[in-house]
Amino acid sequence: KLINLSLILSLFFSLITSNLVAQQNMANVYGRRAQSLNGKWDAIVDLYDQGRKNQIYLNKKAESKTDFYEYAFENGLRLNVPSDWNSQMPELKYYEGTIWYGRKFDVVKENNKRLFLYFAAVSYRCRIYLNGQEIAQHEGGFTPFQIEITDAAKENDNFLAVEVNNSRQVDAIPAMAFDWWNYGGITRDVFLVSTPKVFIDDYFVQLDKTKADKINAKVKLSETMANSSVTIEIPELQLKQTLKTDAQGEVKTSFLSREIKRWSPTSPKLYNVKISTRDDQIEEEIGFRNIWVKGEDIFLNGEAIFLKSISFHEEIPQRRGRAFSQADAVMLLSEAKALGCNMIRLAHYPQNEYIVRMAEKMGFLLWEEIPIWQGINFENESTKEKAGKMMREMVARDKNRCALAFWGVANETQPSEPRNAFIRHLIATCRAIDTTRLITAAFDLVRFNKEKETFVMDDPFTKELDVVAVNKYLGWYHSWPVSPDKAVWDVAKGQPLIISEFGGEALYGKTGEKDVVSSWSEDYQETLYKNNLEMFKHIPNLRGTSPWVLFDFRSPFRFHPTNQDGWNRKGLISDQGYRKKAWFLMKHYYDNK
Ligand code: GCB
Repeated sequence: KLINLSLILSLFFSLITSNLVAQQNMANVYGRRAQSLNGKWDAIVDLYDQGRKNQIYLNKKAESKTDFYEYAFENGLRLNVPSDWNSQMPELKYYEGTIWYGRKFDVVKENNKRLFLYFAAVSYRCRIYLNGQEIAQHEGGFTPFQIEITDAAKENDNFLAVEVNNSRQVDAIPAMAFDWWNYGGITRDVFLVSTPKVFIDDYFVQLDKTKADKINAKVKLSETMANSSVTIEIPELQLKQTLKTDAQGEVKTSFLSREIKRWSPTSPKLYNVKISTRDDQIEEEIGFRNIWVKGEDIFLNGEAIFLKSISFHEEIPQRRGRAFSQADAVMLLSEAKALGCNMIRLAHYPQNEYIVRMAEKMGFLLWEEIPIWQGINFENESTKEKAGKMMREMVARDKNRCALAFWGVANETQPSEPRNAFIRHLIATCRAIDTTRLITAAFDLVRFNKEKETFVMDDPFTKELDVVAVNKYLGWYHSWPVSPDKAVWDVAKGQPLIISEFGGEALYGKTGEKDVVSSWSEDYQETLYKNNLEMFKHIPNLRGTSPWVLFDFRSPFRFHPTNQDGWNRKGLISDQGYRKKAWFLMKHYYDNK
């Protein structure tokens, strides 16, 4: 009997908790009427995870003479939202655990309107409590989510508590160790979004994969309501259609026009697209471009292209913290522009929407990936489900960004059946939403075959990708097996190949022997770049390069006390924002490519 009872109870609780899973966010939150909840929030550090048990989310105050509560949100620690907590106080630099965030807010409640709480990202897992009730949970530090609070919110004095935890776990994504800082907190914007009762929940408007004159459009309402009118309009192209929803509350159509000016890095043209229903309207700048692969080439708008890419983390090195604002995006992207890039590999997770949208405006193609970094437990079904969900959240958020050319499904994974099944699941998840982009993954298995005197790679999985990418640290983690001018590659023949990482560390301002790795000097880093650029001439199917990395970045992996001191020094630009010698070499390479 007892067993039955506990079974029923646990079923009951899992039912309740499954209802608490936060919703995938509506399209284009940044284009909606929203009230910001950014700013100073109260905070409580909960090292031993006692807050939930003590129900501190109730934020109770002593009322009678016998009442007391051993906590209070007011008059304590204050943290900025958005921002990681690590950079806000020396004591929190290494903090991994739980911090409670709390704040009050008022709303104007309107008839026939719905209210949603929107979080652009919370790192890494969280529980949300409104007016003393737990209303949602979310896992994954780099994708957005929303919670409807139409009924739960009051006009005045709402108390919102967020329990944020960033402890590393074996079944998490990323898992126990990764080469970047484990920033915790409410790291991106928080909004209250107001919508009509029936609103435009999602849309997907992009140029056909191969046709230059055909725009495909799909719109989905928040309710499965047939026979509702939806109008899609692109005024500048004088295109407009009004359609009726099907039983799913969806419309699907195409527009034909010979006037479409296609988006490209040299001419990042965007069009205003308007979608409206009887009650709702939304608009967004959307660009149109074709991207496909044929043989060993990548074609953008029908022309073969070489990808002059660079990677950066979502981090402002000078502030030693996460990037979160429009101004941060401008800083990071301006440096990529200065280097002469036409593409960014957003490493190693979906970065904030300011970066993605600004990159599109500035003319960068994008590679975006979820943090399937070394150490993921491919055998764990729940990790696989989680990864699929992250993938959906990422693709859903950015599918209308024409700059997005590549969905990255993994970084440096080793061949195995569970890995293959895991990545196949991600590819299928991606394709279920979007069949237009190219799918890629970064591998690191390339080795030198002595008999053939060539670099080769044995991982049949590459055939399942549109574009193959390789991270290869010749001159750093691996010494040169042949001289760079004899370093011929025979990898992923018949497919385009991107060198998705290469590089080595240098402490800015350090001079040293130009052929001694352990000098950690800018001079050696420059030699390393020179050698790699020489090798690139001998990779016949090379269609892009992405040095690792634009800026020095903080990482607990990096133990050397003087040369690293907690920083990965592979940046072409130092933590203080100064360009190292190798930067100029890379710049010259890109300018002449
Ligand atoms: C890699 C990883 C990247 C690391 C880099 C390094 O292969 O993909 O995240 O930061 O190497 O510096 O070791």
